Amino acid sequence: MLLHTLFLLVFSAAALAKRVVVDWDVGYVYMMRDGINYRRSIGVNGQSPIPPVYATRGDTLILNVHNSLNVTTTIHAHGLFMRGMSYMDGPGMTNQCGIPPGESFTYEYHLEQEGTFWLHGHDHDHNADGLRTALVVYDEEPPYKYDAEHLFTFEDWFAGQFADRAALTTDPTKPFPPPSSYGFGLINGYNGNSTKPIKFEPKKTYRIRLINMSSTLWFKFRIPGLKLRVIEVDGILSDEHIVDGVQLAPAMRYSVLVTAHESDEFNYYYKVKMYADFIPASPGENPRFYSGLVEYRQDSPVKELPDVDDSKLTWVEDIKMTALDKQPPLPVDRSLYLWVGNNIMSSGQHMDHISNITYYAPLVPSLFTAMTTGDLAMNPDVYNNRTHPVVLKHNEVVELEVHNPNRVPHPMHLHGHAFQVTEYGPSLDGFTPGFTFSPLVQSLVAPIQRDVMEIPPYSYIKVRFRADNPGVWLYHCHVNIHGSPESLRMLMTLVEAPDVLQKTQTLPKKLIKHCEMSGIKASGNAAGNAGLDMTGLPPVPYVVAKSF
Ligand SMILES: [Cu+2]
Repeated sequence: MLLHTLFLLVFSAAALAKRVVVDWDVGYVYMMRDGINYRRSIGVNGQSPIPPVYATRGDTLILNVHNSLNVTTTIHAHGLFMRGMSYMDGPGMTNQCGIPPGESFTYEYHLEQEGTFWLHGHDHDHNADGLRTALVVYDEEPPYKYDAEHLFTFEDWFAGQFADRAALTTDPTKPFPPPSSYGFGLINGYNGNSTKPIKFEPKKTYRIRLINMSSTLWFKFRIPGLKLRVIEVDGILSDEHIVDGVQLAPAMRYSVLVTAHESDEFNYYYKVKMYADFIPASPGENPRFYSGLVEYRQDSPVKELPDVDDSKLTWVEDIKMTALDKQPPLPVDRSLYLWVGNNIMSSGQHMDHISNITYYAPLVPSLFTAMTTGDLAMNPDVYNNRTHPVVLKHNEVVELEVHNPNRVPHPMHLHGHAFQVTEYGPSLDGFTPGFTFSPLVQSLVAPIQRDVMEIPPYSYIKVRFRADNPGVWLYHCHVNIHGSPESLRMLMTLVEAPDVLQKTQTLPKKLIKHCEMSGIKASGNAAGNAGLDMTGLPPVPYVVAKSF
């Protein structure tokens, strides 16, 4: 009887799963996204913004990408663990060689997680120029009940191309940092003040999904007069966490439940603020304010509620949240102490670093090195110090303790995992009076898991994860100007269980061909040689002095 039931369950789950096929011809699109500047952006099938992608847990998403740009490109499915398929993760020169111009590649995503994710470029910072959209993975039977959903994507949008901003930031003859540029805010793809109303019906409960797809700026969202119950953080379900508003660093996602007003006699506004605390305030530019209509009845008047200062409202605190699965903190096997900052280099440039190592890409994608160097793959030297490699043992529990002893917050993203957020505290080395820092706060029972950690100014964060996903995974700042291998280079490479990886995964032939087409070796150490011979790897700048 039990066997029979099991068979039925397995059979019915398999019957429901489907293949969702999406074709993307990635190319340049000239568009006025913000209603102000006409500029070149990167879109798909001649469209910018790119339409969101929807699927259901259990589905396989087939993303056929054709590259019509004049440089290589890749796609990363942000928040998906890519279990057993590290070669589908996307980062150029870590997990693959970029798809050459005129070539195609099919990404295959097995959707084993439900939640709010996004698809974005991970080569030449194409996400910052528009190659980004929501990926919503529904659950057939979500543990929370709601009547309908709304999706909000937030983006910062700058007048110029990202490459020009990066070039200015890394030009040793120019002052550092360069003068601030203030982008505009986009909501669901267009100027944040020209969005369509969201429809509410009295007393109904809505799930609102929020995604910050920005390259640089933070967003806040609230519906004055209504409480928001946070139930999802970066694709991980939580117990309800009740707040007035949600703030999102770049790359973060949340879902909130909100129960509508009792009657439809008034319509209301939702309020959005785009800001960066570390960029000088500039009236009308930083912060910028946006709003849109929460519409019950088209002919109802709008009731505007009095403005309340942000400091009087409650906002999301991930350290106070509990994961719905109630998993206790993992017992730590190995702790990695890291710190982030900025140095002056021998090239005359300012460069970001993680523990004094500034990332430079290898000549062979690090995953390809892990797959092709046999026993040597367990030796970090084979990836070269420039990639800041750390080799993790299969199934060990790793704690990252990351210090940020300066005034710029960094939203750090770990590929391939969600980590438990267990502690924040002060990191006051070099503290400048007048700034804030995190007090010591811990989560000791069932910490929330997520894939982006915001390290506040003059603070540290501790997170834990189990290295149960063999592959090569980047850890980097999601502010593009900080975390790009073509800008300030705040990245490191976690090489997870290469011994298991070699036995369980095979590089697709197409990816090897793409390397060869670009003149990149698809095997060997970071220099493309045997053993630890790094002949041919050009030298990288060294640290001259600490900057901040
Ligand atoms: Cu950063």
